[in-house]
Amino acid sequence: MIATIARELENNERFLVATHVNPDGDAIGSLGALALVLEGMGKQVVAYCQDEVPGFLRFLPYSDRIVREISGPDRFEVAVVLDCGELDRIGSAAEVLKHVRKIIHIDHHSSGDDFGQLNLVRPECSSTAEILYEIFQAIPVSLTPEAAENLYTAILTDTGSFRFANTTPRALAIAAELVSLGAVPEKVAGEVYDSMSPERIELLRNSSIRSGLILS
Ligand SMILES: [Mn+2]
Repeated sequence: MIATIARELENNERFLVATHVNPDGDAIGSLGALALVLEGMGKQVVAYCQDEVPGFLRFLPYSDRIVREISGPDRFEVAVVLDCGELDRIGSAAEVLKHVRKIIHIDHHSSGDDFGQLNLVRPECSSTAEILYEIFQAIPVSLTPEAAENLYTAILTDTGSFRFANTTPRALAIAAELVSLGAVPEKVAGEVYDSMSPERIELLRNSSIRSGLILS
């Protein structure tokens, strides 16, 4: 499936990439990384998230180019839906998205629907970003520092700063590779964690609940 999706990314030209409402670091980082990689391959890309990028993620390259509304499905050959267990979690664009000819669904949550024509759901992966990294290797593309920073931030936040049970050897190995490609841990940690706004605290709390760290 990884190779099949890699070929789809190579062989099409007009992409919609989308992620869930109330976006977290994996949602925005995965969206930005995929958009940057596709643009690097010369593709047309629209990156969509219904809700605003949270303040602590606005340092990420590409995050200021994410759109919050999309028009008709005919503009797109392929829609790639990231980190999203059900299509309706996309929000108001779900209706448009359903009519895109080909949907590729990439996620690491186990309870989701197989709503895509191609579904790559890998619960053993720390994050959607980890799955994208494998796809990028299969194309193959060399990642820019900007794409690496997006993926690194996604893995960092979805593993709760490498504290949760999903902090696998593989997640750490990919994070190390992303640092060698230009992601700067000190910078990312400063951006992500050195401001504790109410929205930030709520997001940390939610991601901890999802990961089973906090049970109430
Ligand atoms: Mn995730």
